[in-house]
Amino acid sequence: MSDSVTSAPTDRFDAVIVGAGFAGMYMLHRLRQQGMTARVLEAGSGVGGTWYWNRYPGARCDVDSMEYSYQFSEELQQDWEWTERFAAQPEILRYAEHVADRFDLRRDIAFATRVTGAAFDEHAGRWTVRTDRGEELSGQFLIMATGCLSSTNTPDFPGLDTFAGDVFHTGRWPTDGVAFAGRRVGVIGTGSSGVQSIPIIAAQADALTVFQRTAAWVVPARNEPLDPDVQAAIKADYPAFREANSQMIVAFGSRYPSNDVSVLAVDPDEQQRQLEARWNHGGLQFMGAFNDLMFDPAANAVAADFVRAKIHEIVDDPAVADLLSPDTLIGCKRLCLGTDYYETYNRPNVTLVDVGTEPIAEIVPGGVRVGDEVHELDTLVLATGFDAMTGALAAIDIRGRDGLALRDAWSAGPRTYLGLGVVGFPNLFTISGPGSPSVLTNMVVSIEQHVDWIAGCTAHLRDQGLATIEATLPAQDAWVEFVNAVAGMTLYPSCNSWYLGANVPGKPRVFMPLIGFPTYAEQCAAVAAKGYEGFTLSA
Ligand code: NA7
Repeated sequence: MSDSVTSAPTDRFDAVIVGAGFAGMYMLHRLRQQGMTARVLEAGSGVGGTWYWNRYPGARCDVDSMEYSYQFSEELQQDWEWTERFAAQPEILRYAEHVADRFDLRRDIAFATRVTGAAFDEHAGRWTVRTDRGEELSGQFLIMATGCLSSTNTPDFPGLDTFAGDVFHTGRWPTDGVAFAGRRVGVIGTGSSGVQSIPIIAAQADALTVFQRTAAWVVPARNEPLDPDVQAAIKADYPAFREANSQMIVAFGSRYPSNDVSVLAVDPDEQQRQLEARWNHGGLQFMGAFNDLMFDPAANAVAADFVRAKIHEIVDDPAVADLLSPDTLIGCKRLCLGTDYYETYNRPNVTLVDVGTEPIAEIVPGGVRVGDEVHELDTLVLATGFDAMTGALAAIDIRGRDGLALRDAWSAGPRTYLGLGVVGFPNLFTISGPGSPSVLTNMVVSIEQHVDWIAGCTAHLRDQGLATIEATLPAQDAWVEFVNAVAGMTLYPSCNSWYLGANVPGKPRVFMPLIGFPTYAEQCAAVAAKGYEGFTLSA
């Protein structure tokens, strides 16, 4: 909060939007289309959100580029040409910049401006938003487009600040890149960011030491140049392709749908055949080889054994292969897509250190100490992930009715209605908030669905002469119960994933995303059709 600003806000908007990633950009565009004024506040110096910050080597989307893109404009989706099956970070960032230019978004975005606090004025029925530049803005609506994976998690390693070399977090990568040649590099963390960056760093550095706490499940991405015929075929009827994807549980992958058969209902040859086909195809659809992999531990074990066997086929040293072989359920933490990931451990300049059994003791000026051994390093890369889904919201001092802090309202875990609204916080919307499908889907599809719903809602309020909308407690309680019940039908809650907040010490253990996009989208539409059932609307 800025102490220096005491005057009433001079900048008044229909909406203040926090974040200029895919969500904030489209939200601005939609509100403009319906004649509303909006200001976007963005901490970075450019648009793109996730794709602005995550510039680490190898950063790439795990959803096909023909799907990981906006569908709101037919001209945009026809004009833009993707070059690879899975787009790399620079290409996605160029796309975001293209969208910003094409729809003239930048004139309503304040860059290098971090929101520090926001308070709801019950008398005025408006939000006052404060920034680190000492500004105050007033908005009837406060729309949080702050992203699910934007608040980085830097573990509290003793001595981290004493390290003599450079330290980089993958989620805050310098815009001018990092030179690894001639360096001894350490990477801590083997989630998606580690898995994507490790092979590239290994190829550039003198030596690479990977500190692994939990072995990740990695299946091949099989990225390749995008076949122009595939691109043309999709563009021949892009809306039909989008519609087919919107009917998928995860809102992507309609070209390679799940195999609706139990792995336990077929013989071992057929099990291997299906898993091998998915392994060779590449991508997250590996988990769609059978319909029960995320429901039944015995079924999951078949897929897990298959991947462990692959790891032992690829990795030369059996001890290293053992260490790389997870003993957890496959797909329970977010599956990782790799390119030469396991192969990288056959390189003579790569060392794998197990920090699961013996944790990192401390960081010293010359490296990382594990037990009695100091691993000598010049550069340290933290691929240690994010305070997912709630971190970016909790970092802002958001105050609703009676000064209630969102952080306090969520001290035992996030509670929302539809992942869109929160009791006690009128006119606050969270795009891809906890309790919505978000990270278990193609994010762009989820974002567009949320933005369209919020835009429809704000237009409805205006047309009806209404001032505020707020979730009701019974609706919110029922929603939280529903999200938990759906998760409880699967194996998802049974491992220490960031979906549960288990990666951040002290964070309440609550399964945050809702599984299942199509049903969710229908529920949101039904709520709106019934006059925003479960919300209180007031004049
Ligand atoms: P993730 O998937 O959360 O991975 C973080 C990694 O960092 C993971 O291997 C962690 O081990 C490791 N970690 C975290 N804290 C520590 C400590 N204290 N010591 C050692 N190792 C640690 O983040 P990513 O950025 O890779 O990926 C995030 C999402 O972005 C990804 O799922 C995709 O959706 C895109 P752990 O497994 O917790 O034992």
